[in-house]
Amino acid sequence: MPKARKRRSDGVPAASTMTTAEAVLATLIAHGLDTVYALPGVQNDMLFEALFRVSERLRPVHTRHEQGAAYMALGAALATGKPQAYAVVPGPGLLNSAAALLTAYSMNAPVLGLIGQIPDADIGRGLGHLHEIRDQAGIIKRLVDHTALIRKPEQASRATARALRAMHTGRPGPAVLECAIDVWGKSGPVAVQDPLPVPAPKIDAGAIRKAAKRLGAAKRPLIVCGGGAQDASDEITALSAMLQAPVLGYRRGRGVLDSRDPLSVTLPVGRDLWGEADVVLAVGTRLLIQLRQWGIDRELAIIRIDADAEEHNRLHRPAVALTGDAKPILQRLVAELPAHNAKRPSRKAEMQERQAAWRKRLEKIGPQIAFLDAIRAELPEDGIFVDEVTQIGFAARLAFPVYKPRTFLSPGYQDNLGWGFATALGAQHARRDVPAVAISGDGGFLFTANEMATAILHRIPLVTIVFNDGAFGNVRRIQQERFGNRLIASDLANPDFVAYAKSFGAEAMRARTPDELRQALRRAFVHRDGPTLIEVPVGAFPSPWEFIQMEKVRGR
Ligand SMILES: Cc1ncc(C[n+]2csc(CCOP(=O)(O)OP(=O)(O)O)c2C)c(N)n1
Ligand SMILES: [Mg+2]
Repeated sequence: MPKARKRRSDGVPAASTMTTAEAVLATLIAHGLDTVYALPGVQNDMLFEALFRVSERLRPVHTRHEQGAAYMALGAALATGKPQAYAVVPGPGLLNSAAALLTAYSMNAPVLGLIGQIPDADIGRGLGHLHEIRDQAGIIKRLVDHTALIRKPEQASRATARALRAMHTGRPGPAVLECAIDVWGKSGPVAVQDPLPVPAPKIDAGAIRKAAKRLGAAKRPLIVCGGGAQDASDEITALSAMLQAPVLGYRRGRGVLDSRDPLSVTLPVGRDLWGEADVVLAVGTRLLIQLRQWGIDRELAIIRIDADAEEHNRLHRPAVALTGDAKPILQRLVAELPAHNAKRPSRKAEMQERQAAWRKRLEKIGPQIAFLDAIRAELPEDGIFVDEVTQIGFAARLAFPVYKPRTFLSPGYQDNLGWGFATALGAQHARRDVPAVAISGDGGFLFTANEMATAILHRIPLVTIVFNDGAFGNVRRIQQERFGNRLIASDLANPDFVAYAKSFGAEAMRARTPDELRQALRRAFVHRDGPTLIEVPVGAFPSPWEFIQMEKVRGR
């Protein structure tokens, strides 16, 4: 960077003449980011020119489609819990990235989009500039909570720091910065902004005591975890042990309590427990399934912890509501609880019995579980599993054992087919130290299969398993079971997936049984220099839906 007067400890010049692009990038570096997932184009040429000069510290990872760039940033954010950035051109570039941005919003993931713009003076004039789109800022505003247009270099660093702060303030989530083609390269005096302090809501001591009393006196307490509990694993584990309370985690809440703990449960067992509970502690979850599907009545008191105060009363008024990050609140609760807690015998034997009974009933989806067992047997305990909207994924959400937080990445309520492969590439790129495995159906994989080229170029050692049934299998089964076998728009023509992957230079193999999958994974995890694809040809799988969409158990 030019004309630096003095350097900070992170090597970023403290104050100097810089371009807007240099100021934004220096601020990202000052906030600890080390990668920009990106797809270049003329509006962002000056951004990439600046990136060239700092690319030792802020590495560009370019993809083959903007959705790949944004999904990779999302995967990196989910796997690390840290902010991640992507950069794309305006108009079609923004829209191509929009499904990932939407998913980042629904998953509360700290993803920063750097989006180009047409010439500053012409924004909003409808002149038909390259990639112009009507009211780009308005479109972005509907997708994220925080967005700003950078208009000059003097503003750039503070605007970037503000966006990064917003991504961790209250409910976390994505943010977007727009910058015009003629503004990225403009120079001016810039002071690089350090991370701004994130305001933390004061923890309500009265509410902590109330919650501790309720929980301490509860006969059948239950803890429900969502994505907001991912960074509070130690505290949830401690509370669960003190209360002998089962911990229900489904999808985004999985891995908060280790699946090997007999108190760790997923959906079907969790529903039984919900039906019996007198007090529920809900941490970082919307409780949508519980309140909408399973029901609620006066016998059940709910204690909610959520970063977003608006979440507490959306569906039901809780007995106690605590607003803020789960971890510090739960630390206070763990300290307060012993003064109020009843003496509690171990529920280990009872929980083991309940789990065994449900494992028997889940034998209905035994074919899926056999493949999951093969994956679990080979994936190390801290390895990352990236879920998809596919038969093996639906079963994984119920039955794949998860041992650590942030190692089971499952799309939030968007449940958007095709997120998996590119998101997993981002997760693996950001966490090269552990193996990552993505599962996909043949339908979902081809949404971003082009990013195999990205995996090769950037040597990302992701292992991808494609379960190929020649169909949008989930759709096809619904048509068979509910629509008299009138099959429409659910059959698929596929490439030879092994040949496809090999044509990029990836490792690729075929496995036909759970045993063969296990052997293939063993070979794949050793190969750390680039991607591996394993195709598993499969037939139709039994439906898992009776275990996911279940009847009411309360408030009938
Ligand atoms: C973005 C998006 N489009 C469409 C759907 C609807 N959908 C859900 S599952 C599915 C089929 C999935 O097919 P495949 O990936 O092959 O998995 P399979 O069910 O065959 O295992 C579709 C189209 C969706 N969830 N998300
Ligand atoms: Mg399929």
